[in-house]
Amino acid sequence: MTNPLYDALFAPHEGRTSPFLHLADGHTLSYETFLEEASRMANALSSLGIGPGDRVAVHVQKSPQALMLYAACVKAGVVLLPLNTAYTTRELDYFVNDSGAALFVCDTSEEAELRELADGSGAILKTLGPDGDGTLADLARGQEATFATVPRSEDDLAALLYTSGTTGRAKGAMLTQKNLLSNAEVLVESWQFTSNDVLLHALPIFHSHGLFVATNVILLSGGAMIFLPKFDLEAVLSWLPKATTMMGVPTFYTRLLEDARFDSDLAAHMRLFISGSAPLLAETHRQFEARTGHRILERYGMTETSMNTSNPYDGERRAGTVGFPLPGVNVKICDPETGDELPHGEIGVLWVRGPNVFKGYWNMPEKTREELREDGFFITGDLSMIDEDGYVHIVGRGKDLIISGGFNIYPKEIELFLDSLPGVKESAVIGAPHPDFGESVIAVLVPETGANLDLSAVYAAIKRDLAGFKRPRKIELMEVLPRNTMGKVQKNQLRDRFATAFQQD
Ligand code: MCA
Ligand code: AMP
Repeated sequence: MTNPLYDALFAPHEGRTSPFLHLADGHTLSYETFLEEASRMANALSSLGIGPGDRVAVHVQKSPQALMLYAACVKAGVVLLPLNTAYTTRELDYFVNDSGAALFVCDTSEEAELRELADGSGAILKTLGPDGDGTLADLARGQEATFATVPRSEDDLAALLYTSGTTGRAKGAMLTQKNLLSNAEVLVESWQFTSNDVLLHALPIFHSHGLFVATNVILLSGGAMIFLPKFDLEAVLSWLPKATTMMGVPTFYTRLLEDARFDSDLAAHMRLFISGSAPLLAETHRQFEARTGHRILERYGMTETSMNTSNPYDGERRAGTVGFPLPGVNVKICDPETGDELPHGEIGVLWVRGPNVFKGYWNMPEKTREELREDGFFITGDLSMIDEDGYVHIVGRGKDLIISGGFNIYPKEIELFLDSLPGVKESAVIGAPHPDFGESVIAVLVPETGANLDLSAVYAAIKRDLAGFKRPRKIELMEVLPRNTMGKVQKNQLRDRFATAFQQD
């Protein structure tokens, strides 16, 4: 094989006229058309001097063209760096510079604002709009519809995905061709995807869930996707009859359950509903079954590892658990202090090893050594337990992390930002249960002594510099933060105190 990922996911579909993407406007794009456009895009990259190993940072709306850019990158051996559309200029600056991106593709509407950033980083700036417009699309239009696939080995990088960390500094997870391909193979098999499947795709495509789990599974099985720009309840309800499967974060399923039109008739024809990225409450699992007769299949993964465990397709899908390690994936639960493996039934940190586990953090050898052991085990930071039947339970987090609507938010990053604002002495950021997002963000601020903290200025700074999903939805003022004798902020006390803050929202 010359380029394992392209050869497995895309090459078999060249010239295939069957549907690949059903779009919200009613149009359908065949595999053949999609791949011709992707080849044009690959030629466009090449004409810009972008070649194997170069990073292409992408900050664009979800569209077929954005997905073509993914295919083009794989074909041209280029490393894709997708970025959350909610990121602000300040946040983007770090990713583009840290990755040394050679090309930065942004939305057409952002070109003027991001020009200075791109020039400062040395990246070429091109645009791609949601309707297939933009300077990259224009360049691609004039290119040939064929492109000689660039040879790659399975250990070459296919993608760089940034994930924030407990230190507040985001880390680029290096994902190889093998990481992505091995995971797609295992998922197609485990979840029994075939070319008859039509996946309802309402996830964003800048994260592993929507881009790799969902899209790669469909590409490998040769099925089709109903490719919606985002999760819009009306659109999802109206397209559901044409789908066989759906993947989503728990918020998708709680929103569906809130609508009486989502009933057993609407879901009867469906083969499978899959949930991940955040804990699915056992209660949601039960309500879903009571309403539709379907047991949601919950699985567990991470940006660094793609998918690690899954409830069984055949067999009991156990509510409140994430199932069994996927074939080829080793999971063990270890003592957080000693690293010794713990017996079933005991709670510790989940370690994972397998072909799915990433190659390390971009330009961070020390961080990589801390979390990715020489024997191949990656320390996830998730507090877990394996029960007597072998089901893995994620029972908490050893890392300070909030997951809101499936997006990860690292409190440290927000705290560093808040601490830097005038009048703020210190801050603590916590998550509290939220009926729609699962968890949402509360910031506790301690004003400088004698300062008259201007909260409207704090809100304005947050709005300007932090992506919307990270923004604290409530700010509380305290004179001092609760600390233990070691001086560590007692976040548990804060979580208890503000546990019901979002209950009436
Ligand atoms: C949007 N907003 C949010 C979120 N999303 N606030 C908190 N948490 C969120 N997740 C805010 C916006 O900033 C905006 O705020 C307001 O909500 C409305 O924005 P809109 O885009 O209309 O929101 P939405 O359509 O309601 O989006 C909610 C959503 C979306 C559908 C749950 O967040 C989503 O698609 N989440 C999926 C995340 C995902 O794919 N995660 C996978 C990570 P304002 O009004 O103030 O401007 S990959 C991963 O975790 C691993 C590998 C795994 O296991 O899968
Ligand atoms: P990310 O860094 O965005 O890849 O998020 C990965 C984290 O999401 C994991 O380390 C878990 O904490 C969490 N996660 C993903 N899937 C699940 C799940 N099914 N149940 C509980 N937590 C999950």
